[in-house]
Amino acid sequence: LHVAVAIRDDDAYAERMTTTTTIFAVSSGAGRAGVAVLRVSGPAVPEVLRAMVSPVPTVRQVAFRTIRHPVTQQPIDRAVVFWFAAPLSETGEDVAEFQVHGGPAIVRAMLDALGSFPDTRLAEPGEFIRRAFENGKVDLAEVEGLADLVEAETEGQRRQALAQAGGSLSRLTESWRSQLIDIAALTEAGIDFSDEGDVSSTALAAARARAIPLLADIQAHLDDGHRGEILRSGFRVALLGPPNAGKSSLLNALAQRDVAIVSDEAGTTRDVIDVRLDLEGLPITISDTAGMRQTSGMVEREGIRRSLAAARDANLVLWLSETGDDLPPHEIADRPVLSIRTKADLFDAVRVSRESKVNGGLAISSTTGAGLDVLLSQLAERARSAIGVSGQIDAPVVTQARHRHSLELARDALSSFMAGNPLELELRAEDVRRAVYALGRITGRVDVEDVLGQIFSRFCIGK
Ligand SMILES: Nc1nc2c(ncn2[C@@H]2O[C@H](COP(=O)(O)OP(=O)(O)OP(=O)(O)O)[C@@H](O)[C@H]2O)c(=O)[nH]1
Ligand SMILES: [Mg+2]
Repeated sequence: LHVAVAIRDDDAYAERMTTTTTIFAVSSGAGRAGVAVLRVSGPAVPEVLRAMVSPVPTVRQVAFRTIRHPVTQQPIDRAVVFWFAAPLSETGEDVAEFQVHGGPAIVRAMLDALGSFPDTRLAEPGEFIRRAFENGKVDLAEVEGLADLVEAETEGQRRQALAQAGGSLSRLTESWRSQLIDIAALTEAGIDFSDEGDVSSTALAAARARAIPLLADIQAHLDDGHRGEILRSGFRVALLGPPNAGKSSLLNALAQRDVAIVSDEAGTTRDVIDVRLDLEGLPITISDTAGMRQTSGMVEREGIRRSLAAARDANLVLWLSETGDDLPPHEIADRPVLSIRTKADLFDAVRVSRESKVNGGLAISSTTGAGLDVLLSQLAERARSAIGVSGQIDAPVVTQARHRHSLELARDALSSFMAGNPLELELRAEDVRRAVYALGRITGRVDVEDVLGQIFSRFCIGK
């Protein structure tokens, strides 16, 4: 009892903390720009508006006003001002937004003005969206979708993130969760009537009948070939091959800039170098690696170890070799490999065309650019089939390991509910509760304190 009381006091304290401080930040990007957006959220917003603009704008209406410093009353700028009154705002609190001209001196003066109130302070990264989450405006899956949306680099990523930010994953998990709650109710009913054996076993049978399609649906989403996760983090391609095969030259040619050092000295590259490309809307990460060979050099051996690690993480390995005689190392035997012959410009034309027919491999030249278009279209093809984007295909909902992990826990709990001893009804009810809890973690309905910091810190200050 003592502990419970202490926890409640802590909660009340945390509540007071969030509702008494008013936060502000520049929400637009850094540097000189046409417009800079400053946002303020918290109970001091009406006071801030009264002190800085006159007359105070009507709630939810665009106003154009002279903005004044609250202490000196000197004008700072003439600008657009909004006021969204609680709870109808993005954070659920009173929110003001100033769209001032984007010069650094104006932004500095605005920050100084907003910081001059007794209960205002600069926001932490992601603090606006965190308040929105705490006020029930968005759930955790939507927050993650928003973070992905801000970071989206390609069309495919943007579409997937927009769907998640709009609640696609949340709606699905909530529908699963409500089915589970029905299953839990039936199971609990079985417990209540456990002295009447018939009623109790009928209730469990009914609950299990409902769990069958649910389990299949969850499993189907787990069996999506990791499409959502690959789209989110990028299709990974590792360039592997013997030293001097031309791996770094190919990386530079694909990136169209000088990313990696190229030299005729074998063993030039030591670290793994990543370049991100946008191939037909799909994100591709190409990793240049150290050449594979037997060596006694400590640094080079570490480089080779990293090459193999990158290859094992990759969705596709491009095995580059000048002669076509070298074979990929056994460590990556289970990875999908595309073999490529490099420096085609050094071969005589007849031999190349004959040999490429013989082994079906692709020949390229980073120097002349020959074969690169074919290589790029093959990469796009592989990425498309891994990600499964064909326009109308129903979008995968699992976009990161956190979701997958929770879904696996829910599936395992449901499997145990299906297979466990039907006479141990309390244990079966506990299985369902575990599944409900696991799904609740995806949207943050249940305690997820352990992941909150990590998720919100992905945002910049001002979001
Ligand atoms: N003629 C010709 N030379 C090339 C081509 N690609 C690379 N080279 C040359 O081959 C040598 C090695 O190229 P790199 O790209 O550094 O080879 P690497 O595979 O990265 O080598 P390591 O980093 O040492 O493993 C350099 O002298 C390049 O100029 C090509 O397509 N044609
Ligand atoms: Mg290299």
